[in-house]
Amino acid sequence: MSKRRLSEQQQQRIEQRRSGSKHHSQGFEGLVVMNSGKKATVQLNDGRLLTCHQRANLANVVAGDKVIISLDEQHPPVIESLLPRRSLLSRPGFRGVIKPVAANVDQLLVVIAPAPGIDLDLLDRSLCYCEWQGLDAVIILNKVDLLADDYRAGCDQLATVYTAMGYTWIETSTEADIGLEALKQICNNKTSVFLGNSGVGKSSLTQALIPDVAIRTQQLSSSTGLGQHTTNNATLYELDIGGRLIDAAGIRSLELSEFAIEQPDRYWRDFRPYLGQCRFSNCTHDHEPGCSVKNAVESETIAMHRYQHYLRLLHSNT
Ligand SMILES: Nc1nc2c(ncn2[C@@H]2O[C@H](COP(=O)(O)OP(=O)(O)OP(=O)(O)O)[C@@H](O)[C@H]2O)c(=O)[nH]1
Ligand SMILES: [Mg+2]
Ligand SMILES: [Zn+2]
Repeated sequence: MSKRRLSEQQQQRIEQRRSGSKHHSQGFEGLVVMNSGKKATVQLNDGRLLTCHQRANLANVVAGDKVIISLDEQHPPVIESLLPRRSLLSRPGFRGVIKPVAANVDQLLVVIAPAPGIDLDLLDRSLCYCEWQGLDAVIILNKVDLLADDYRAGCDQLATVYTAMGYTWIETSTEADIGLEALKQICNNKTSVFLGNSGVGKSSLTQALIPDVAIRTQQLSSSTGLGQHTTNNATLYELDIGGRLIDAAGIRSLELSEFAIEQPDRYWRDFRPYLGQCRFSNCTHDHEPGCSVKNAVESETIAMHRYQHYLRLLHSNT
């Protein structure tokens, strides 16, 4: 036996003596599926689901977090540490405290639909949020089976506005089976979150991506013994096509004013070519003369609704 091997064994024994345990606990990497408050459900690489406590000094883990958990025969599994997050979705909570909702998300899938009505304000706020947080955004116009001919032209115009800014725009119908393959492609190997008003079809689209989502939710609540989880807790689902979907009900309305985003003009992609071109270097593109953003709105290079939604956010911030 080599000298080095001996010294490793000695090291281990010293470690065990110091911790007062004969059982050596091991660290495993896992993915947080859900956190119900006191306990979190963590998925190991082999697919096993474990209900874990977390060390008191750790920040609250959320769905999508990568963590190290300790496992030994004697104790329930414990989340020991949180690996660095690539991104974090959060929402304003009680008394304006920002609460994390989901981690390591790649893209928001912003759903709009002719019924209950296309909410462009929520769309623009969502796009601003993505830009601010460094997330990709995909725009999904769902329920295209309901688009009357006179609505169709308006939607085509919107598609032109948003694709010109570099956003991906897809059209779907869960009713008429349109665009669902394109949606799967977009979700492939990414971690995505749906966002959009009540009734636009987020659950229906989730069902299209994960046909057995109801069964899985059932399995999750019974395997963890946590009971039916509330819709406020984000839940992560693995997609058969590769990738993950996090159902994060808590962030649906996205009240951006609570986040106090500074200089929102930087997150309006269509404003970018004009920033720094106004007469005043600190122009807010509101009341100031010589504003190149306002000129672009007047010449219809920037869509009027985009400008109006920018102003709404600007004024809600102050
Ligand atoms: N015509 C039509 N109806 C649809 C389509 N997708 C969903 N719906 C219907 O729209 C309604 C709302 O869909 P949901 O999937 O529950 O909407 P949601 O976004 O999950 O709503 P919340 O859970 O309240 O946020 C349901 O009655 C669906 O059947 C579609 O592509 N076309
Ligand atoms: Mg729903
Ligand atoms: Zn300006």
